[in-house]
Amino acid sequence: MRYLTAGESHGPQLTTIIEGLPAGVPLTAEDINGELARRQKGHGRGRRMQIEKDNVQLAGGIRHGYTLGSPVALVVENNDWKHWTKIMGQDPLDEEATDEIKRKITRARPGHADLNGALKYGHRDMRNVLERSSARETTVRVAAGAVAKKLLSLLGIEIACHVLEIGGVRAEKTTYSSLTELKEVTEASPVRCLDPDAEKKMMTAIDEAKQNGDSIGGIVEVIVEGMPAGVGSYVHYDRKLDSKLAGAMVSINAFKGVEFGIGFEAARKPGSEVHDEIAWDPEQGYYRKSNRLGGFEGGMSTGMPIVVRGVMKPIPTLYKPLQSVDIETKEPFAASIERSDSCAVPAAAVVAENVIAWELASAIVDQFSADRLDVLQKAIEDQRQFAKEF
Ligand code: EPS
Repeated sequence: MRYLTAGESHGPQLTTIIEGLPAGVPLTAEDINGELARRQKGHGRGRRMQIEKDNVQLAGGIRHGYTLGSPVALVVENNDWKHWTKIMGQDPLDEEATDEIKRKITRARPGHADLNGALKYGHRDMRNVLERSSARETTVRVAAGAVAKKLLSLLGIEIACHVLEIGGVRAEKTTYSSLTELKEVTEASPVRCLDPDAEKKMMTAIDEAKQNGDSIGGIVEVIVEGMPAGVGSYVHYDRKLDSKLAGAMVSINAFKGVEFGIGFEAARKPGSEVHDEIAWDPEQGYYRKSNRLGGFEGGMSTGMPIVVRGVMKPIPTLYKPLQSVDIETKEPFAASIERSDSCAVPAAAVVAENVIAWELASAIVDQFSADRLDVLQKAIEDQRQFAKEF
């Protein structure tokens, strides 16, 4: 399975085309809109989210509520486009159009794609870079992920996310009795956090950052239950499933690191306290007595819950100016902006959940016979039974 996305932050729309989905997957706009709405929420979002109300149009590959096996095209319009038709229009501009009309950007913002993107493509107007590098693009990555989540749910695989840390405030309570409980609590939390005390402190930290014209980052966690054992590969470096998940996590705007299970803590512990003992019973088949490795051994799923965390740096668009250089004049200046999110970690948790869902669904579709949903469902059931009795 693969997908591409297209579209600029203030252009008319964002588009994704998904190829390789089985035929016969029940899919409606509501399946996707629910995820899009989750991504728009979160304390710390800026004014742009008051303009947008993300709604998907199913533009190909679906008929009468089911996927056809042909490419699935999804479109989300940008409401803000109506304010940007001139600035972001597709037609050539008059010769005399001013830099003001183009909203030309020559001042590179530290921490953004602006300068490196300009150097790569030779853009003297860095708006050509930032319009695409904007995290607005995660809208359609989530749309693609929502389709993957739907497929996973039909295969008995459940996925959820929560926020562990924002601006140095850590959740102390991180345990939950079931993913259903985790979802219930975190959906009601403005920062997607399980811990009500930490939630308040996180919101205060976000408000303080906003007041100071600053931004803060954090850590999100994605958990997956029901993944059959043996998906991925120990044979080929580019088919190791944990490496695909790591790549997907770090591909999210502003994400700088990833860990599985106890993660970097493994460097400080002896092997006897890192590896998970293997056991078997007729009910569960093989299982691990602990899950310190977070659901992966040898580049393949173990069948235990997948636990993967990602770290998001503070958003680099700051009201508080940082030193940079104007590429026209080469003069130093202090970068400042018009509007920004002060913290997008709660929204980024939803993005993380959806890009992880995509990688898992994609690995399953690659590994098992997947032209038809019913055939794929049987293949996954067979794999589960096989692993139990093996
Ligand atoms: C973003 C800047 C802001 C965010 C945007 C990501 O947009 P704007 O420049 O229009 O104020 O709101 O996020 C979204 C639009 C979104 O849907 O998540 C950036 O520079 O990455």
